[in-house]
Amino acid sequence: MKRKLIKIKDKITKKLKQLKDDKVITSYFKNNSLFVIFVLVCVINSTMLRFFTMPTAENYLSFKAIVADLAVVIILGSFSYLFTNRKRYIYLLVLATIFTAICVINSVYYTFYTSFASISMLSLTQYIGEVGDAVVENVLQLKDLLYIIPYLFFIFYYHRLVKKNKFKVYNKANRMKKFKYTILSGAVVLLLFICSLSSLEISRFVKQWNREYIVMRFGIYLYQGNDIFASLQPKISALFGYDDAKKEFNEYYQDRSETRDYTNDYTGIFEGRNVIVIHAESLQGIALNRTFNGVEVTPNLNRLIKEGLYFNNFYSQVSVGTSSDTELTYNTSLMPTQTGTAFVSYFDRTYISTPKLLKEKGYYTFSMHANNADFWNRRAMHESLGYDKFYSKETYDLEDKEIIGLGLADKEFFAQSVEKIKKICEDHDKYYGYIITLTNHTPFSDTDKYGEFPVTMKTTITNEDGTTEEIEAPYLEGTKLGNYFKSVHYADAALGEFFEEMDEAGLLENTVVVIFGDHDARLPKNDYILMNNYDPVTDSVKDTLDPTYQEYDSFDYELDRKVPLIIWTKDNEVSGEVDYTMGMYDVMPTLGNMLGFYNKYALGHDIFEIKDDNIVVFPNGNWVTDKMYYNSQKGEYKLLKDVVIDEDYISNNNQYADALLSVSNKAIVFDLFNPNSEEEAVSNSSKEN
Ligand code: GP9
Ligand code: MN
Repeated sequence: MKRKLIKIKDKITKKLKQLKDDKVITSYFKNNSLFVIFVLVCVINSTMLRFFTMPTAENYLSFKAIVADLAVVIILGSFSYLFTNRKRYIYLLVLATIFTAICVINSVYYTFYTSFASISMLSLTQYIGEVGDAVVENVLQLKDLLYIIPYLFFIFYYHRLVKKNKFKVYNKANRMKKFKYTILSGAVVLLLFICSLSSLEISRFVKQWNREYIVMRFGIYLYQGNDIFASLQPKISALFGYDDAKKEFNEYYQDRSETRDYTNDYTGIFEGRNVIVIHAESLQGIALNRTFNGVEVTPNLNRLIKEGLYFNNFYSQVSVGTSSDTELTYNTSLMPTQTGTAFVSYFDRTYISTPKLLKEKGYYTFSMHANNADFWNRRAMHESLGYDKFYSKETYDLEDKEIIGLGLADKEFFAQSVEKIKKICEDHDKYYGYIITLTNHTPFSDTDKYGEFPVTMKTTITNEDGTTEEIEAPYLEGTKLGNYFKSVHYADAALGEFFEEMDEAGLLENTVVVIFGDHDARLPKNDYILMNNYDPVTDSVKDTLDPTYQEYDSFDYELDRKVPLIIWTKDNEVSGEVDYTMGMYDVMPTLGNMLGFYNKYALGHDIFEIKDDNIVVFPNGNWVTDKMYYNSQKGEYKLLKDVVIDEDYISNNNQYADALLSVSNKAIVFDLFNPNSEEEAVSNSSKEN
C-alpha cells in the first residue's frame, strides 16, 4: 500500500515537474490564472454536486459531464476578456455566483425531490416553504454549503493577485486575441462533446424527462440552460405549435380501438351510489398485511382489503407534482406534464374529469383537505377539475386540536369531515367526495404523536452455551422506514375511526368507498435492505454471503413503490384480490364502468377489460407490464415472469409509452379538450404576430 502511494506520489511529482518545465503552460497560467481558477471552481462544484446526488464514480466522474461543464464554463467565461481590468473580474464573479447558486439550489432540491431543479417550478417555491418541518428536516444539510468554499477561494485568489500586484492588465488587442482563442477552445471542446453523443442521449436531452440522466451526461450547467429553454418552450409552443399538436392528438385517438360498447361483471354496479374517495398520503403497499411481533401495522386496511376489492399490483404515476400529479391522473386519466406541474402551470385548461362526468349524472361534488387551499394550487385546480366545493384548511377548526406533521391530525380531520358530509347529505341527493389525508407525510418524525407501535423484533436466540434467550432486538426502531410504519399505523387507526363515524351516521349504506395511496413515501433503499435482511443477534444487516441474504436491487425498490387501491362497499357488493398490473390512470375508466360514465380520452383502461394486457407508463418513460419492469433511462429491465421477451416487445412498448406521454402533455399544454381551443390558439398567435 505504502509502495503504491509512493509510486503515485512520484508520478504526480514527475507530472508537475513536466508541467513546470513546459513554459507554454506555465506562462499561460501566469497570464490567465484568474480565468483558470474560475474554470476549475465551476467544474469542481458541478462534479461535487454529482458526487453528493448520484454518488457512484460513474456518475460524478462522468467524462462527458466534465467535458460539457468545461465547454459551457470556457465559452461563457471567454467573454470576460472583452472587459477591462476589474470589470473582467466582476464578470467572472457574476458567472461564478450564478454557477455556484445553481449547484447549491440543485443540491437542496435533490435532497427533497430526488431530482434536479427546474425553473418551471419557481412558482412552486411557496409550497416548499409550506411543507415546513418536512423541508427543514429533509433538506438543509452541511453538504449544500460546501460549494461556497471553491467560490470563496476564487474571490480570495483575485484579492491576492491584486495585493501582490499580479493581476494582469491587457491592452485592447491582447484582450480580443485572448477572447478569440478562448471561445474557440471552448467551441472545440463543445464540438468534441457533441460528437460523442448518442442519438438516445440527444433525444433524452430534448425531452428533459429524466433529469438525473441528463445531469449525469450533460453536467448541471447544460442541464439548467436546457431547462430554461424547455420551461419556456411550452409557453411558446402553446402559442405556435397548435396545429401539430391537434394533428397528433386526433391521430392518437383515431388509432385507438377503445369503445364503451362492452359490458363486464362490473358494468353499472354502483350506478347512483354516493362515492367517497380517500386519497391516502404516502400509503405504500408494503405496509399492508405486515406485522411486528404479531401486531398488524394496518389492521383496518387489512380488514377492508379482505371485505372489498383489493388491487394489489397498482402503481401511482407521479412526477415532481407528487400529490397533485396523482390528483390529476386519478381524476382525468391523463399523465403529469413533462415540465412543471399541471396543477400549477396548466390549471386554466379544460379537463374531462370524474367529478365533471358525475355532475352530469346529478352528483354534488366536493373535495376535502386540511391544508392551505393554495398548496399545489388546489383552490384553482379543484375548480377546473369540476369540484363544486373545496373544503380546505380554512373550513376546519384547528384551535386546540392535535397537529401532526404538516397540519391537522387525520383523526381530527376525519371527525370534522364526517360532520361536513352529514350536512352535504341533507342538502344533496347524491354526492361524490374526494378526501385527501395529511398526517402520513414525510419525514414521519412526529413519532411521539403516532401512539405506541414498536417496530422491534422479538425472537428467541441460542447462546454459545446452548441456552436460549428471549430478546427484543431494535430492528427498524430509529430508521425512517420504522418511523414510516409507526406513522402508517396512526393513519390506519384514523381511517378506522372514519369508517366507524361514517357508519354511526348511517353514511355507509349507499356509498362506495375508494381508497388509494397517492405515491410512495420516498424511503431509503438501505432501510428496505435492513428490513429484509435483519440479523437480530448482531442488530445489523446480514452478511451478503449469508445463504438467507435476500438480494434487493433497484428494480425491487421500484416495484416496492406500489400503492394499494381498494374499492369497498358495506354490503360487500365487490370483493376479491385483483393482481392485474394497473396504474392510477386506469382508475377513471374502471370506476366509470362501475358508476356509468365514460371518457373516450382516458389514457388508461377499464382493468377488467384489458386485464393482463395492461401497461403502466411512468412520467419518466419507464413502464411495467405483467411481464417486466423496464427502466427507460438505463435501457435495462427485470423480468417479472418466466417468459422469453423479444426486442419487438420492448420497442413496441417504448413507442407506446412515448406516444402516450407526448399526447397527454400536448392535450394539456394546448388545451385540446377545450372546444374553443382552436379559436384561442389563433387569436393568441395573431396577438404575438
Ligand atoms: C399537501 C399534501 C402533500 O397538501 O397533499 O403533498 P405532497 O408533498 O405529497 O405532494
Ligand atoms: Mn402526497
